[in-house]
Amino acid sequence: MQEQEYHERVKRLLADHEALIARPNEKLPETNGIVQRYRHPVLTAAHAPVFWRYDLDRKTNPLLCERLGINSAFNVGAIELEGKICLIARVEGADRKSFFAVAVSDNGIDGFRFWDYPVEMPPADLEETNVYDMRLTQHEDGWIYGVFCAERHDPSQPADPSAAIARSGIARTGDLKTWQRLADLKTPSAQQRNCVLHPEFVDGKYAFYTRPMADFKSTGTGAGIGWGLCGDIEQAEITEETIIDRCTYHTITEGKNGQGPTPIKTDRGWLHLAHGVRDTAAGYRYVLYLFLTDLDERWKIIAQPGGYFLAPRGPERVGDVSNVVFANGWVARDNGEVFIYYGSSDTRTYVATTTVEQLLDYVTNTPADPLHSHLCVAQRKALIKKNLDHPWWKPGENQDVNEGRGE
Ligand code: M1P
Repeated sequence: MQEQEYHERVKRLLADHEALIARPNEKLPETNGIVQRYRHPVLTAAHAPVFWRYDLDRKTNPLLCERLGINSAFNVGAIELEGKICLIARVEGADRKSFFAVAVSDNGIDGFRFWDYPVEMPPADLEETNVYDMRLTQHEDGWIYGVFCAERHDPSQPADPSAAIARSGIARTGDLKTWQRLADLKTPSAQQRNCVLHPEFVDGKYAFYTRPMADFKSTGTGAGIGWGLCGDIEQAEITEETIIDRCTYHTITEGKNGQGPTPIKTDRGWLHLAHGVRDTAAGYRYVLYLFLTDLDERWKIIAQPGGYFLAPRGPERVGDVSNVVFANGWVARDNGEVFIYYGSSDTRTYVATTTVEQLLDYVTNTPADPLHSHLCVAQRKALIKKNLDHPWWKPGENQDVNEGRGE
């Protein structure tokens, strides 16, 4: 390739990347009143800087081949720092290994740009193979903690290359740049993913939401979101783990579930975002749900709507692991706005916006799952009757509304 052409191609790569970052996001026209979706993902593999992927030296890369491809950018932890929204993404290379990288935006909706270098997370030891899905917690002890999945091959099964052990890694930082790795979380369970540090001390201890697992993929019997306390965050160990949100037959959590980001404190309780999984003939389907726990007894669920508030839709449905939405990051701003960042099909990241007021209204006024079809019909009939008894529906009145009525 001639020098001129080489430079043109490099310029084009850089310009396309800049155009992607500068692309304004826009609200989708419809909303369910709970959250507002946006048209474009906020982070994709293409948001990774060109200089992460290409060797841009014509001497060593005369054909301008991509050298270190990026596959995906999803399942982000999130935090607001100095008025900017910072995401710590699970970035996956073409080699399938994930690593963490910080992307920052002024408004949380678009303009996310990765810092020049990914995060250097010290490994727990040399056997650690893959790290992902960080939950960020601004703890009252003054540190920002990152709790994430740290995965390795299971040494007890040398003949099976897919046998894995998932542990919960813990690290802390003051600026998202320099990270101090602490000992992995110990719990009574063989494996752990989806562990989340609570932002406050509870009885003078550090408190975690956990997700005990029998093996790498399945949560096993007695599964659900757990809760436990530990005295020393540098050698964190939970000896007693209580299930607070158990997986239930024929609900959105039948297969498994997991706490999303750290809960948001409100005057009515702690708002929780979680994912629920069911198995289907087409594979797992991951959806997002919400619940509220007591302000003091942070493990006690005091409100839980039936079903999900956000499920994979449209282009979100397709990706490396299709039919998945997964959230491990949200930001509650001082003005009451909430940005929910959700991974779509293990490939890219979207945002949905809402407010604490909307979420509390949804969580406290949406009926719980009655668990049986006949009770669901009774629940729905009560809603229908309430609506049809409303003066809006009286014949001859409010013609525009009545035109929308069926038989
Ligand atoms: O592939 C879907 C998700 O699977 C795992 O979630 P869970 O631990 O609940 O099964 C994680 O690997 C997650 O990153 C991924 O999005």
